[in-house]
Amino acid sequence: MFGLMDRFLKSDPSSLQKDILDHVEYTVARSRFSFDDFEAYQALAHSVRDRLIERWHDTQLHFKKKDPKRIYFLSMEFLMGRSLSNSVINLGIRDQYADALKELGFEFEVLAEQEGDAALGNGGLARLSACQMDSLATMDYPAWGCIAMIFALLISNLLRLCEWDSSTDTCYGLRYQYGLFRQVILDGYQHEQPDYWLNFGNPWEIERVHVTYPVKFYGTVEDENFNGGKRKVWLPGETHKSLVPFWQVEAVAYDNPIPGHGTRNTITLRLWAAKPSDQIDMESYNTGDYINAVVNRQRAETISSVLYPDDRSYQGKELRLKQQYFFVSASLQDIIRRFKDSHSNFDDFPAKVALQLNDTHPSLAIAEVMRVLVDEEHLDWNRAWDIVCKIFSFTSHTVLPEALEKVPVDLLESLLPRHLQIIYDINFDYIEELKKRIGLDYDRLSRMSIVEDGAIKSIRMANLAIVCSHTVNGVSRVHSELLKTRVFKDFYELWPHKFDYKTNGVTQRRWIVVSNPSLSALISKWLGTEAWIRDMDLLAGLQDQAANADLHEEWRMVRKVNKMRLAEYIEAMSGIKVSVSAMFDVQIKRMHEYKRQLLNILGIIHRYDCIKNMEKSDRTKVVPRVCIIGGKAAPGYELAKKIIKLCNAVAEKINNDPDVGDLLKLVFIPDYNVSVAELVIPGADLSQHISTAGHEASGTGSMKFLMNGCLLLATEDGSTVEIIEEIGKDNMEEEWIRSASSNCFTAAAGKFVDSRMFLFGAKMHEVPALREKGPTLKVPLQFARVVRMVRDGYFGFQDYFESLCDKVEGGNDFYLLGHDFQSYLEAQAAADKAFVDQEKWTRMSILSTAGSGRFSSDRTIEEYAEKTWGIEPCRCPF
Ligand code: 26Q
Repeated sequence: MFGLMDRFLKSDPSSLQKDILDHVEYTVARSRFSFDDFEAYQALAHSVRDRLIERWHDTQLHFKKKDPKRIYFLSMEFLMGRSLSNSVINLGIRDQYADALKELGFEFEVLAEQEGDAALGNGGLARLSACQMDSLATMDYPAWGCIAMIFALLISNLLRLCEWDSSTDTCYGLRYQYGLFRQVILDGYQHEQPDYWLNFGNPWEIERVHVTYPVKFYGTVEDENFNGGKRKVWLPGETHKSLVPFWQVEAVAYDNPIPGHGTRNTITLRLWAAKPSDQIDMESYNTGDYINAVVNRQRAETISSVLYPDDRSYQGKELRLKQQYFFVSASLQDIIRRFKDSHSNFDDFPAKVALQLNDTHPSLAIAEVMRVLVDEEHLDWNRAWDIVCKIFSFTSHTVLPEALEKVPVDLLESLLPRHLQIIYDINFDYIEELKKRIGLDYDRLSRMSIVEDGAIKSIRMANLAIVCSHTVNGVSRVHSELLKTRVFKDFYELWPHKFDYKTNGVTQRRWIVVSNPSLSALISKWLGTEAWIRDMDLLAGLQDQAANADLHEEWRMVRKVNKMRLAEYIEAMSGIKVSVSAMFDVQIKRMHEYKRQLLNILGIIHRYDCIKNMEKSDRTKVVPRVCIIGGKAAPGYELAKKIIKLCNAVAEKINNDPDVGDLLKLVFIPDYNVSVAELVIPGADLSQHISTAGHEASGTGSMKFLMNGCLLLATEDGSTVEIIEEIGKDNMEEEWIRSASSNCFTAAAGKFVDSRMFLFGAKMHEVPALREKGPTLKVPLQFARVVRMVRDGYFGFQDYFESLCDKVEGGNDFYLLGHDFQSYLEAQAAADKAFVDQEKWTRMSILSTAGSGRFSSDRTIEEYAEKTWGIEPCRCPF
């Protein structure tokens, strides 16, 4: 037997070089004397993967030995982006790889660009899951269950058993074959194209062909004699209502190792793919229709084939519900089987297992745990219920009551009849209990019921999640207040102790170290340590240096180079040349009315109008701007698609107007995704987070910009409220604003005492009253003017934009664009004024980075671990 240490792969440049060449020859099957960039990327990725697997096995062994309580994070969406750079940085061997590649004639950066994004999610929630996984791994939280000894893996007759054990995880998701659609802009309109991301293979996943679980649907529930009484049994069917044969489906595991930074701990993201069961349905074959039987088998795969875009019109769709149950069922079989391997009963289940529901999407897990414990493990209902109440926690990611998930009872009854019964039973007990607590207040009882009666009888998934979870988390302080006082008010009054919040955070590993390596090096140099990569609070140390002229010079240089990189990208993508001395003003996020990209565009039209109407001699006073907007609209969201078209129509006009030149450019970046964000964020001077107050649950983009030294122009919404507290007031800057000349861009900007951020707009508590005033609200003349320009066809497409204009005028302005317009322009004017003074701007930029420590997902995860999940770090020895 060889010693454990002997098996570690070496990571000096020449060993890495040999490894890469071996993979070129044996994995990619190319000649080691001739391979292109993509083949080099593939070989490189496999070489990194080998090193990940080593650490991954060690982590499993260690967790197996220690057997700590584990957190299982259930999320239908993960937006991982690329893995290569993040992996080598977390493993601490990026430079060694870069050196090894150089000698082979390749550049690391160029190869990293070969990788496509893993976009198995829509937006904020999905990227948050990815950031939180990075933090879980980095902070050594137990992500793994047990593993059989790796040596046993060599023994073939044990293979199946060992692989069951070896694939223990924290984070579960779905391996969609098609990720979030690709956005293509044609004539300024969004078109969606499928994202078949697995086309060129995926070196970061390990297919676990032996880790499969059957997932069943349909059928009936029967009474069965049991211990002298009756009990329910679910007899799943293989036939759909329409009698089309529906093949039994299996979930097969694909494991993605997720390395921590500065630790050996490497956790797993286990994604499930659907495949037809190996079980042969003799009846179908015997009918003689062999071809149809085989074709039908493939239908099983459709379950995990496509990610649903975040769009309410997809609620209540059978395939979406199937995906949810498929995901939940496979994950729970995996979790329960692992638990049972080392426990003979369920007494210790809550002491060993915490289940986190990432929004309501996986909340069928509640009914599934009850079903397994009661129907399959034969636990008494009350005991099972007691376990359920101890293991689930739920995080909500929305503030919009209309976005809460509802599942039509008819649909559930046909697809999962036993689960429906269980939900009814939970609801019955709960309502009886509720009556005792609140009396016969039928209005309230009906609002709080899990079952909604109405034209379409439905299950309210949020109510189910709240009733059965021990903790209901919001994603920022104000979000939590909204949950308590509006969205889930009745529940808060009943169970105040359940409600809490963990302000979101993002991982500095990806959002500074990977995406902005030069800023990262600069920070380490000036702090004299790299420790901030694992402890973001250390960034506060930059505050003392915020006025240091040498730091300023280096800081500005780093930012300039990032802007040059972004300018090159813009030119390559759109042909538009932009000047790096202009202010780069960015709004990148999903397109939504409440996020108010339209406010931004109307502000740009105003700026354009001002420039056009200015004396030529005055134009020298204008602060040049490059306005950058990017984001996808859900395919069925017509209004959001019109906003994209308007942006492109306005861009066409402005960018081709010789009167404007470099003073104003507008760029729509197509197909915004994680990789694009990594490029854009480090190059931004100003970023916009301008949702109508009370609508953004948290917002995490702002945190990424902040860390990278970008100033924020924002409303007091979501996590911005907490960013304001951290960045603090800087009254010394007051004089900027006071002295703001009163030209077309600047109005009474005296409010901007808080000029580390440019804040504007109605406050959350003002919004309801403003909405009530509706049509009587006075809107500024400038607002009416810019809307008129759009209405009158100044940018073309008059008919097409009409409904967009209707949405913000004549008392229809639900998101208060008109009301906020004046103060928005004032905030923009203050930003212009501030940008002119580059020394002050640089100081503010440094202070933004210095104040961003609290917005690391490490802090968020630590709070979850301590307050919600009750887990402790379990560090694998080096
Ligand atoms: C629902 C039904 C059918 C199909 C899709 C969906 C669906 C999918 C994704 C509904 C919602 C989502 C995603 C929501 C989301 O990303 N919310 C954002 O979460 C972030 C992380 O907490 C917050 O920062 C944002 O404020 C919040 O909008």
